[in-house]
Amino acid sequence: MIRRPLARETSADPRMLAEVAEGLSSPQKELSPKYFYDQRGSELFEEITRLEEYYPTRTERALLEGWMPSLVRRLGSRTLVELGAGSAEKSRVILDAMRAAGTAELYVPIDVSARFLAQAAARLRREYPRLAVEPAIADISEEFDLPRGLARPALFAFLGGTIGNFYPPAAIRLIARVRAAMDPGDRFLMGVDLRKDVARIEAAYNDARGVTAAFNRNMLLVLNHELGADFDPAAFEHLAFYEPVAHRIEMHLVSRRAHTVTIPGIGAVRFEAGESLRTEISAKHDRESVAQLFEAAGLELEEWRADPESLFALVVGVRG
Ligand code: SAH
Ligand code: AVI
Repeated sequence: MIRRPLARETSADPRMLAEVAEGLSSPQKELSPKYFYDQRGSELFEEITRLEEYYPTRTERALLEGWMPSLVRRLGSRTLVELGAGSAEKSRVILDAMRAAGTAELYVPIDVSARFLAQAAARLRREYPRLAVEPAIADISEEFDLPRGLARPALFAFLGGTIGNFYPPAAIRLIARVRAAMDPGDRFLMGVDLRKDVARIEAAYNDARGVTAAFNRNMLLVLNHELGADFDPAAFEHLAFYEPVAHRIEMHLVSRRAHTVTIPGIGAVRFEAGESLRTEISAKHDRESVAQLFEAAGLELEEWRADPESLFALVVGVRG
């Protein structure tokens, strides 16, 4: 429960403050997964991608390696615009294919994690000296401007299965925003994690070394740093489980004891023992659910490539 009279002066981002206040005052406390990604959160996610249990990254990379050379040659892609690019490790597979096809001109990685993005861009400029690298810091869960005046055709990419971290209405709004920026010759390439054996999915979010748990708790440190909150991460337990009706992983932080957290500008936030804060959903898809998502956003599902075990898929959308 939030007692507003406690609110006091704060230099925090007012948007973040309002969003956090709203999320913590709902019956199921909830915060956006975008708050995982400060520098440490981005580094922890990179560590997750290398875990044995976390199959999405290596599976998507193999799909990209097998498909991008022919796809990019066929499309003649001159620009790559990538949402939630992170370290841009897998993006190199697409950029290498563009370079091999002799069409690589511009790469626009978009992310909220500002310093991490700048570091990735600096590395890419060194590795691809003839490529223009123009990073953009933006929150893609909000209205955001996609760059104009791109060399065409452009490939818009959203990898990693990050679309699953958005509730369906937000996912549709996001894809529709990309669609509005697409020319007829452009394509939208998206990675989606697939529905499968629940134990396999749950293991990916409950790794033995506890890296995902540290990633989850990092959100509390972000709130402490950004808002001056006094969360004690040790007071919360990591919980990740598959919710079969909505076909999604849910990550929560569960309060180990009844206690109160103070957030300047918001006030006192009460957590009961066993009460949870939802920090992420990660929706899992099949071909039909992707086609529906695309159709709702005005795109047609043009191509679908999954790995032999059907763990993960790369899909291509075109303006319908
Ligand atoms: N594409 C990379 C990284 C995935 S992790 C991969 O496939 O491995 C998700 C990335 O999306 C992070 O880099 C995070 O900072 C970024 N991200 C999450 N929410 C975002 C938002 N609302 N706006 C912009 N970027 C976001
Ligand atoms: C970025 N995103 C696709 C990851 C996922 O699997 O949903 C974030 C993550 N959360 C826990 N582990 C990884």
